[in-house]
Amino acid sequence: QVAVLLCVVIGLSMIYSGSSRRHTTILQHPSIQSTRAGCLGRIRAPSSGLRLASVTPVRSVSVGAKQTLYDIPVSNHGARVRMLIYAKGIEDQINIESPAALGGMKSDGFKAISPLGKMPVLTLDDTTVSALPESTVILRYLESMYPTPSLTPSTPVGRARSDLFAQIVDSYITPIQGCMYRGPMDASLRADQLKSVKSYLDFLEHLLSDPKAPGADTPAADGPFCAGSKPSLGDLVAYPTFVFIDYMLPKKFGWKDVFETRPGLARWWDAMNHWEPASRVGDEVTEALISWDNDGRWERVGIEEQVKTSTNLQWSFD
Ligand SMILES: N[C@@H](CCC(=O)N[C@@H](CS)C(=O)NCC(=O)O)C(=O)O
Repeated sequence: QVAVLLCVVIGLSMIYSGSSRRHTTILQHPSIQSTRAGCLGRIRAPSSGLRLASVTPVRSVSVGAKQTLYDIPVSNHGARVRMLIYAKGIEDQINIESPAALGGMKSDGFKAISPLGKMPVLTLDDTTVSALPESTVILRYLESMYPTPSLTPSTPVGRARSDLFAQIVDSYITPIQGCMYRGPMDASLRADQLKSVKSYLDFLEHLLSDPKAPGADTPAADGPFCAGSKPSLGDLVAYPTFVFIDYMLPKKFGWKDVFETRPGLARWWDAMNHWEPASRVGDEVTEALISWDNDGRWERVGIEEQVKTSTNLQWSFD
């Protein structure tokens, strides 16, 4: 039966000599949803309909295979890409799977497609080669492949603001975001990194609300998004990290609501939470964080104890 189906796949790929994405679009029933089996995520049953991808294992066929994003719900880097997939309405063209489907992050199966051992990675149409890593590279690739609706601001200054918003988060906050949830870590290093997070939040606030910020005299600074009235890649890069920040800083380190004293970020956060692709990803990440919490993560990795006993250190920076 599998052999017959493979013949059908190969036969149709000869008939439809365009890109294999077009090919899979033709073969996939539009109502099919991806099945995510991440350890912390929701598992959605596929709806009924033609689903050849389920009988053509990801790594055994190089022609016409559906692209797959390997990721789990709590991954803030992967959440950027999931948001793009939801925003572009391309869930019928890209599977979203957990690395567990290949044997786990440390498995040979996953390493074969992700030599860096990190997620997210996106398999390209030729699944005999390794997949595309790095969330911002994947975002740009998918933005070029699926240009509508556009997530690229239309003006040079808009693009610069979007890039800057993304880069502050990606270069400065995400490398130290583990201070909010990882252990073990020296208490004073953790407190120092939390203080740094505050300074980067202040810079992002400057970008969004200061009349002296780059591009402030252009419509790109009118908001509510980082580069104007429409969401762009900068918003996608930043939002999942803000879901972490919003969940962890008040609850685990006693910060006030980080948006209370930052009106530009508050307006941005509100707009993002009202944008369906972002709120959907926000729910996925938050659900996973609640699982961490219910599982006693902050207690287990020693953060609760550290904050309670190291009273000489400053833990909250409003
Ligand atoms: N710069 C990478 C970072 C990817 C990353 O660190 N991913 C985390 C999950 S959010 C991961 O795979 N961690 C496992 C590891 O580093 O071993 C990107 O933007 O995709």
